[in-house]
Amino acid sequence: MIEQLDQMQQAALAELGSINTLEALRAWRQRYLGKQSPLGEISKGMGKLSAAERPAMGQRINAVKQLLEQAFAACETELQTAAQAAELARDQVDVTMPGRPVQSGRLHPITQVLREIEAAFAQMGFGVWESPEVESDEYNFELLNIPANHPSRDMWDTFYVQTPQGADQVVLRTHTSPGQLHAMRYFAPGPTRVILPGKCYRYEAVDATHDMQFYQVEGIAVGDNITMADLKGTLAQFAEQVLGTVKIRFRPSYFPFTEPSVEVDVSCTFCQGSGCRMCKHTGWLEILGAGMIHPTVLRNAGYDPEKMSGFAFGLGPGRVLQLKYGVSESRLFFTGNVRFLEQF
Ligand code: FA5
Repeated sequence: MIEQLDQMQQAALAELGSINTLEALRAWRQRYLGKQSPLGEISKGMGKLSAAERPAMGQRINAVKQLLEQAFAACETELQTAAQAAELARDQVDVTMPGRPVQSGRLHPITQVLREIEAAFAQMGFGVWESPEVESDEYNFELLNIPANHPSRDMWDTFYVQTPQGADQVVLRTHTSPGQLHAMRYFAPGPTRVILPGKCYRYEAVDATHDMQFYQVEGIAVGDNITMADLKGTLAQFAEQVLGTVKIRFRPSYFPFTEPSVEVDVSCTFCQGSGCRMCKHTGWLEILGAGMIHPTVLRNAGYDPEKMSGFAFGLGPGRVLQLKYGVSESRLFFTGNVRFLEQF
């Protein structure tokens, strides 16, 4: 029996040496110390021993049992410590590593430049007004001194909106100028000084500087003695503040709702005035139309043109953006290309 015990002890310890998981260790314990284990079998054989042999054998069995229990406990601690260390190594956080960049949204460049333009005019005392994108023919044309069938209507290629009343009375506004009437009618007969930013629509051939949907910022100032010099000063101040050191020029033009009328060009920032595709080889890029508000329009708005005068302008913030950042195609801003937009 003693021999049997020794062999079993040796086999158990040898096997323990190669165990490397807690699961295998528990199975080992079941095998060598459980009820069905050889130790149990040997204990059962005690009954066949004489009374004199029994105590010594009992002690011997207990000693083996204790030894295997201790070996089990030592192995269990070792495996648990190793498992814990492996887990710690796996979950280790290196607090010195730089964090992952957080993706944040940003304002669209057109919103950014509109805010800059608004701030520049706010400094000169202009409030900000909104007016509708869907307009009546009356506001978009008639009240601006553009009667039906007048040839100047060709200046605006218009999207008409089909309504129950017909297809020619409601339009997507072709410019922000109808807003002039909304604002002046609100303030007349008192002075008015507001800008009106917003979207416009034209059924127009798209090129580097023309889109079918684009923004304009209308501006009007009506008062006692407003002159063309005020218009020039206001626009020069705006250009300097928003575009920095650029040259601007006033070119005589025609709009039915202003008299006299001008168009304002900015020196092309792409070619520094030497001529390129962007400026159609003129060295200048048109950014706005302007003039002194026509007496008929002042009258339509509720002013007495003998007593009050005013200037108006309509500028293209898309072109301002192009000039500021050297972007050759205005439509790039509206393609939804995030890699492009992220640059601003
Ligand atoms: C007008 O729309 C007049 N309502 C401007 C005005 C207002 C004149 C008040 C007098 C008094 P024009 O069509 O030139 O004018 O447009 C003015 C500006 O809007 C242009 O200089 C340009 O910067 C911008 N613009 C016009 N059409 C487009 C387009 N298709 N795409 C992008 N920008 C445009």
